[in-house]
Amino acid sequence: MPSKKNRSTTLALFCKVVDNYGDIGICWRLAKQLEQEHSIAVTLWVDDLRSFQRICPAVDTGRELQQVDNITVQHWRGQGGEFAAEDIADIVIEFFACDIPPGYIAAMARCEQRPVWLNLEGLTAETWVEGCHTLPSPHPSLSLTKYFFFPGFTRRTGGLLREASLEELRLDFQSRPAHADDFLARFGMTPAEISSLKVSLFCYPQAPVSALFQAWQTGGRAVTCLVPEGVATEALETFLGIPAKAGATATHGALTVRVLPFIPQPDYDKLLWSCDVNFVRGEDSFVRAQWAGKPFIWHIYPQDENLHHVKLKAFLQAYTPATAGLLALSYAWNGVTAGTVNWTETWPDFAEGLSGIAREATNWQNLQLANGDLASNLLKFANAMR
Ligand code: TRH
Repeated sequence: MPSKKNRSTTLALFCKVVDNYGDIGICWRLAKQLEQEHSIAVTLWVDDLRSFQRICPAVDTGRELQQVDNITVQHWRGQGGEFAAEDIADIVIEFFACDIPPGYIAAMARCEQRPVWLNLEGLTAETWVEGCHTLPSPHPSLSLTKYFFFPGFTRRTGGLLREASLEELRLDFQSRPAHADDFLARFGMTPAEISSLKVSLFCYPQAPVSALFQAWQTGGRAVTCLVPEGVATEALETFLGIPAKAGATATHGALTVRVLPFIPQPDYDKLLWSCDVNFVRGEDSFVRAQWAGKPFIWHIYPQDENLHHVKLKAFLQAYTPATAGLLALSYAWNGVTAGTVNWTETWPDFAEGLSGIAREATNWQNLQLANGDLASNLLKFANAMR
């Protein structure tokens, strides 16, 4: 068991991978930032090392306990286990309301100085979040209080995850076009593809990918669409006529599609920085697309009873760069639009506004920068509660 002796502030972050990569993607980003920028000794408890390894190849899926980039990674095997007060971190975070082991909670209550206990919630632009951010929730039987902590898009929320060096890295990368060209050439892109309209595509299986491909194929502008392996496989294979493995590529009409390997997190940022338009999904890639300062279309994580449509609309209402074309494409992409979508109009209506959207995206970034970053805001709150 990682001990908190001889360390500065210690923090335990519990991550249950519900599906896909967003849960661990966000927790890993947060863990690294807390360690690197705030010198916090972080233990990341994660129940799925395989998903973790896909975004961070240094992870050894066979090890119960390991150090990765100075973070203690503990394979979280279940709710059992006895814990002593010395095992408990100063700050305990459960991600997305995952239930942490009862033995751990009991030991938290036995600590002379109780840890600060936070439930880090999912990102939404809905306005009710401001009223719930940092609300306390007393434990029904133990002398412990858990606080809700919400990321968000306003000053009255926890803000968005962003590393201190991110903006500098992006500006440096984007100020030297040869960097982006070399980066894209690594995936086999030809000079003609590099000079076409470059689109990265990351979405859920429900997205109407084939319809969009059809519009690109018959459109007047050369488009190269870069898709990580495992995404939109059915539509890709229909287009490619071969298995959608990394390296597979085909051109029909004005559209070239290229399958990329699933790349480590830092390279995914470079991909977003290199493309002209990014289709992103879930939470983490959605936030990274905003920091990339490029036009993007969000495929929101689907929820029962179309709850996600409410969240999508809340974001688009707040998102100042949104043009009529961006709204129409976002609604069509997420199945909000009633009736048949005319993709040969929806795409060009969006595409003709690209330079204006890109300009406004910088203003949006500045608005978000003013809210501070999630890791610093979270620590500020935790320190105030200690
Ligand atoms: O993978 P996602 O769909 O993740 C999540 C989960 O489904 C989660 O349960 C749900 O709560 C949440 O969405 C809303 O999408 P997301 O959030 O964008 O996470 C993807 C991560 O994978 C992100 O950290 C970026 C990373 N990534 C890479 O590292 N390399 C790649 O090639 C790609 C495409 C993504």
